[in-house]
Amino acid sequence: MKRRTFLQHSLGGLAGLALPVSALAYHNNSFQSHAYSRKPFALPPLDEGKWVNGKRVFNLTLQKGESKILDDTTTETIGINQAFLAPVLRFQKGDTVKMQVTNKLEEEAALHWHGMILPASEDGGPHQAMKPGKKWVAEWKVLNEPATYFYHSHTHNHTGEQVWKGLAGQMQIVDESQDKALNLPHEYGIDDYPIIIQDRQFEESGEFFYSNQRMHKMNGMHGDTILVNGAINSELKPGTTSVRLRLHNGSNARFYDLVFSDQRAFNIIGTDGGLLEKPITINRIRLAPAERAEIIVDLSDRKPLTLVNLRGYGNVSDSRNMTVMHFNSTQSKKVKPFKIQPLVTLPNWSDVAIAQTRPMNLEMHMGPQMMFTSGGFTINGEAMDMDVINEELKANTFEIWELKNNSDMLHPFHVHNTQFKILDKNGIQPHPWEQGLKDTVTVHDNEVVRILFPTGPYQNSEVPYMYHCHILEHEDAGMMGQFTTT
Ligand SMILES: [Cu+2]
Repeated sequence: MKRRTFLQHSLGGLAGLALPVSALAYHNNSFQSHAYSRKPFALPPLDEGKWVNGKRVFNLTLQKGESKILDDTTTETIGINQAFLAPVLRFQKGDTVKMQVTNKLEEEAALHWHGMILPASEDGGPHQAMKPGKKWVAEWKVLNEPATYFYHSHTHNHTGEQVWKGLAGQMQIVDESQDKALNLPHEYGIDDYPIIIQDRQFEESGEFFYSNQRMHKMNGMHGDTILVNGAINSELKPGTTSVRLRLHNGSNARFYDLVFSDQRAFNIIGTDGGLLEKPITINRIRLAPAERAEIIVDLSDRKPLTLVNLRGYGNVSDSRNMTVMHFNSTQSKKVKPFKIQPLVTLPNWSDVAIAQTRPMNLEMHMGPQMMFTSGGFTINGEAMDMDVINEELKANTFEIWELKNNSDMLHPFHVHNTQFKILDKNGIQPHPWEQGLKDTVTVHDNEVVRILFPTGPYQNSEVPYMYHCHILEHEDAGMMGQFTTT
C-alpha cells in the first residue's frame, strides 16, 4: 500500500462546511416544556483509583438514584458511585488497572471500556454482564495512548435504556510530563475539562422519557434538552483563559454539529485514541455518538461565549439550533494562548501487510420484523446473535474493513479492542476530527468508509469482541456482530 495522505489535512474537505453567519441564531432552550435556570458547570468527581499490589484499583458500584436535573422536580436515574452518570476515571499508559464492579441495580448490566485494547474477557461486552447483586472484576495493562475514552453500559438489548438513564462516564489516559513538554492544559477542573454532551427527553412528571417504539428504534432516542455532564444550561467559569475541552458525545443517537456563538476558531489536538501529529485550526466540529475530540479554546478576550449545536445534521431534523453550554471567562486567570506545534508521531501503517479485507454492510429493513427486539437492523445481512461468531481475526495482524452504508441514515461504526485509522470516505480524506487514532466513525448513507487497524495482541477463541452501530437503539435492535481474535 502506498503511503497515504490522511495525516496531511486538506482544507478541501472543509469547504462544504462553510457556515453563513445568519445560520447562527440560537435559542436558549425556550421551546422545552420545563424551565431551566442557568446552572454552574457540573465537574464530575475525579477518580484516580488506589494503588494496591502494583495495580491501580477502581471500585465502581452501579446504583439507582434520584437526581435534581430539572429545576422543579427530581428524576429517577442510574449512575456509578453516584446517583446519575459517573466519575471521570484517570490512569496512565503502562498501568495495570483493576476495575472492581458491583451491580446494585435490579437488572442485569454490563460495563464496557470503550476504546480500550484489552483481552476480550475484560472488555465488558454483553458476555460479561453482571446479574443483580453480582460483582465483576476486569483487569488489563493499559496499552492505549493518552486520550479521552468512554465507559458505558453494554447490556444485551438494554444498552440504550441504561445509558439514557445514566450508566456512562468518561475515562482519561493522561501523561502529565508529555502535556507539560507540549504546553497542553492538563489540570483537571482548572484548564482541562470533560464535556460529556447528552440529550434527554423528559416526561411532564420529570422522569426520563424512553421508548422502544418503532420510530424511536429507527431514529434512535433523541431529546429536546441538552445536558453537559448531567447539567442543563450550565455555565463554566474556567480557571484560565486557555482551556482544553474533552468534547465527548455521550448521547444515544444524536449527532452534534458544534460551533461557538461567535464562530471563533479553536485547535483540535486529539481524537478518540490519541493526540494528532499537529493541531488543526477549525471553527466547527461534528461528533457522532461515542466520538471524542480534544480541543483548545482561547478565551483571553473574556467575552461571553456559548457552545451551540447547529440544526440540520444527523438523523433527525431539529427546528432550531440548541444551546450546549456557556463560558464566562471574566475571572479566568490570563495565560499565554496555545501555540501550534508538532504534538506526537502517529504509527506509520503505510507499508503493513493486510491479513484480510472485510466488507461490513450496514442495513436497515423497515418491514414488520422491526417490531421485534432483534430484527431489521443487520450487518452483512445478520442481526446480532449472542451464539454466533460472525468474524474470526488473527491476532497481531492488520485488517482493512470496508464499511458500507446501504441505508438512508447515518450510522457511527465502532470496533472493540482497537484504534483504527480512517483511510478514506468514498475515496476522500476524512475531516480534521476524523484524523489520528479512532474507534468510532460516521458512515453516511451511500458511503464506503475504509478503516485500517491492528488486531491486537490478545487471543481467545471463546470470548468475542463486538463491532456495532453506536446509535444505541440500532445496536440493541441487532446492528452488531461478534468477532474473535486468535
Ligand atoms: Cu445505526
